[in-house]
Amino acid sequence: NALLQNKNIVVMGVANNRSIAWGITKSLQNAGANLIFTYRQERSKKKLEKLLADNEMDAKLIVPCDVEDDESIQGAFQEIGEKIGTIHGLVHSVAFANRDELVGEYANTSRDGYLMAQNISAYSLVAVTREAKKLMNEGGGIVTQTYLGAERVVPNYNVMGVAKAALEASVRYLAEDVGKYGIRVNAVSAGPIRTLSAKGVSGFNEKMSVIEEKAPLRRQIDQDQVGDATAFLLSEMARGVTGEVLHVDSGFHIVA
Ligand code: 0WD
Repeated sequence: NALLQNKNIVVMGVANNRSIAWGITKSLQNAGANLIFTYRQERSKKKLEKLLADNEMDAKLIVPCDVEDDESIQGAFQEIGEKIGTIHGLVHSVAFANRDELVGEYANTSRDGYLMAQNISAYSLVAVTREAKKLMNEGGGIVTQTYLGAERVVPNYNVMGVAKAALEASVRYLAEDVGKYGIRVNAVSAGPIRTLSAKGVSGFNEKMSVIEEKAPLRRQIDQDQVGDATAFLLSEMARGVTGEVLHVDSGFHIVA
C-alpha cells in the first residue's frame, strides 16, 4: 500500500498519542508519505518527537505554528517551503474553545469565547489554506476535522458546534477557490474519540456510549479509522472528491 508514496504531507495538531492527528500520522506513514509536522506548544513537540522515536518513524521537518497568529502561520509555511519545497497535502486537526463555554446554555456564550472558538477552530483553516496552496504547485489535498455538532444540536457542544459549522462552510468555499489549482479540500466528521480536547466537552462519556447503542456499526470510533479515511481523502483514490464532509462515525449521523 503506497497510496501516498513520495508525497510531502504537513500534519497540524499532534498533542499526544491520543490525538486524532497521531492516528492520521500512522495512516500516512503506512501509505508511504513524507511527514512534516507543526506544533503549538513545546510540550507537544517533545511528545511528538518521543512518539516518532518510539514508533521508529521519521519527520522530514517539525516547525512551530500557532494558528492564532498570522505571522506564525506565514513563518511556518515559509520554512516548509525553504526546507521541503513542494507539498502535496495538509492535515488540519486543531480546535479550541474555553471549557466553561462547553456546558450549559449556548445563549450564555461570551463574545470573547465565541470569537476565540471561531478564530482557532474555523478561521485557522482559511489562513493555513492560503499559505499552503503556495507550496502545492503540483495540486494536492487538504483535510480538516469536524464533528456532528456542526449539523445538529449536540448538548454542551455549543460554541464549538457553531465554529464547526463555519469550518464546514469554509471547506466548501475554499474547495471552490483552490479547485482550479488542482487542490481538493475536504473534512472528516469523526464520532466521539477520547482525546485531550474531548476532556473539555461535558457529557462526553454519554456521547460515546450512545454510539455503541444506536450507530449502525454499534462500535466506537478510533483514531486509526479517522486516519485511514483522511489518508484516502488526501490520495489519488479521492481525486474526484472535494468540498465534502465524510462521516467516520459508525454511521451514527444517519439514525434518528
Ligand atoms: O471526539 C473527538 N475528539 C473529536 C475531535 C470528534 C470530532 C472532531 N474532532 C476534532 C477536534 O475538534 C479538532 O479539530 O479533531 C481535531 C483534533 O482534536 P483532538 O485530536 O481531539 O485534540 P488534541 O489531541 O487535544 O489536539 C488538538 C491540538 C492541540 O495541539 P497542541 O500542540 O497545541 O497541544 O490542537 C491544538 C491543541 O493545542 N491547538 C492549536 N494548534 C495551533 N495553534 C491551537 C493554536 N492556536 N489551539 C489548539
